[in-house]
Amino acid sequence: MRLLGSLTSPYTRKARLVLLEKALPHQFLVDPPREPGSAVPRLNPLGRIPTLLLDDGTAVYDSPVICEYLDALSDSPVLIPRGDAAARMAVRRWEALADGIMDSAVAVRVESLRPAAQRDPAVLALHGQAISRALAHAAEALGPGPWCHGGGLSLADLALVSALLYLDLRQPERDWRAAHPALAAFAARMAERPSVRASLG
Ligand SMILES: N[C@@H](CCC(=O)N[C@@H](CS)C(=O)NCC(=O)O)C(=O)O
Repeated sequence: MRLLGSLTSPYTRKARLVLLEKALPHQFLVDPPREPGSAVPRLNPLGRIPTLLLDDGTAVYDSPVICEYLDALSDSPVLIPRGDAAARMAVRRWEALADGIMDSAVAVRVESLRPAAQRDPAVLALHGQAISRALAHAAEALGPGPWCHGGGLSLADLALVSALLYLDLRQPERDWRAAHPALAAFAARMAERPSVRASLG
C-alpha cells in the first residue's frame, strides 16, 4: 500500500506514525494535492492528504478512517482498544482532540496567509483560543503521563504528538512547552521514538 501525503501535514504524520509503529509494509509518497499532476484529487474526491492507496486500487480517507483501518490489520501493537467501548471511545476522543488542534492550526495558517488587511481577527482569535483550551485540557488529562491512555502506546499518543509538532512548525511563537510542562515532557519522550524521528524526514 502507498500513503500519499506531505512532510508538513499533521494528519499525514499521524497516519505515517501508525504505519511505522505497526511496521506495516508501505511506500510513503510526497504528493501535495495542489501541485500540478498530483494523483490525490483523482484518488480522493476531497483532494486531501493523507490518502491511503491499497494494492487493489482502493483509496482510503480521511486520517481517522485510515488509522482505524491500519490498526485493524495487525495486533502488534493494538493502537485502538478492541472490545472495551469506554477505552475505545477514550482513545478516539484523544484523536478528535488532537485533530481539532490541527484543524484550528490549519485555519489560523490559512487566515495568516491572507494580506494583513484582509485577515479576520475574529477567526484568528476563535481558533487560537480553541487551541489554547485544547492544550490545557490535554495537559491536565495527560498529567505526569507517560501515556495519554492506559499503560502503553495508543493512537492517542501518535495523534497528540502530531498536533504538537505541527504547532512547532506553524506557531513557533506559541510557547506551549512553557505553558504545559506535562506536554513538553510527553513530546520529548515521543521524539525519541524511531517512528517519530523517521516521520520528520
Ligand atoms: N480531516 C482530514 C483533514 C485532511 C486535510 O485537511 N489535509 C490538508 C493538508 S494538512 C489538505 O489536504 N488540504 C488540501 C490542500 O492542501 O489542498 C483528515 O483527517 O485526513
